[in-house]
Amino acid sequence: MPRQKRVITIQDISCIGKCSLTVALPILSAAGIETSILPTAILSTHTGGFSGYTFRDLTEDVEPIAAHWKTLDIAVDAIYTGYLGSEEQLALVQRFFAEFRQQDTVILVDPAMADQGKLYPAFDTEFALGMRDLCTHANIIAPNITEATLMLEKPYPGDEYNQAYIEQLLRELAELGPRYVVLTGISFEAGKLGAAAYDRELDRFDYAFSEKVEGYYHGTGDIYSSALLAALLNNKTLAQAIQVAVDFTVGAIRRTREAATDPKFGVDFEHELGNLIKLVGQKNAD
Ligand code: PXL
Repeated sequence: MPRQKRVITIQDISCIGKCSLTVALPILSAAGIETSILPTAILSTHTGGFSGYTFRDLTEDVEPIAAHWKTLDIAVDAIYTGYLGSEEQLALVQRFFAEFRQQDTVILVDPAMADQGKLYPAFDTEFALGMRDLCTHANIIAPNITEATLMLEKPYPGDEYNQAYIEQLLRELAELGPRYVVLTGISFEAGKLGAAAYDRELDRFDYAFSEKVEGYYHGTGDIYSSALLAALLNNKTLAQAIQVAVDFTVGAIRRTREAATDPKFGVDFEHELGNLIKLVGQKNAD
């Protein structure tokens, strides 16, 4: 009997600020995927631009929730992790993968911990190395350049890099274990921004670009990863999925720029969901 695809996504609830679970849920749901959640922490807002936010660590809840789910005999098409609430959760999530992964389960780790050359306030370099270990258990990872260089213990290059540098990073990240690596926030020419992907088994690179919209917009990495997974679970190839996610994310950023709202409250991805449904629903050419 056909079954609806199910994702379990493990990341925080930032109550205001449109990132992590408050974007993953609507994006995956719009793409027709049943989305079960394992919240890692509850914050009144995300940590990038607000002061005085609350933070409730849910580390203690991870194992009991997993133990209950284990009794339910559920099929899981993908496990998708994002912002984690504590260093201890890295080991718990690794155990979760081992308990819930089936033969074809996609394990997507977005090592959401840093951007623009800096770790987010809650994390240190030890956490970044722990995240690298978690990535060894994934089959697809989606870091930005900051996260990639932290995990590989390389200096952050800023805007000073070329295609050879990006392809070297992708290869080194794939050597950690995942077959597929998607690197976000890549730009080789002024006015264009996008993502690069590497398939280790095919030794193949793919790129997806769009027009660059100036400014820094919060939560776009989470939106990108959620749309990427939505496309992959709708049978897009990796090359197609990175382009779908670029187009969806840039569409949301462009709307937000035009509306001139405060970017720390996140981007208007809601009005792009109709486009996402069209993009993931299109018949594959190949
Ligand atoms: O968008 C990544 C993210 C997720 N969750 C929390 C954050 C951030 C980035 O700052 O603070 C709580």
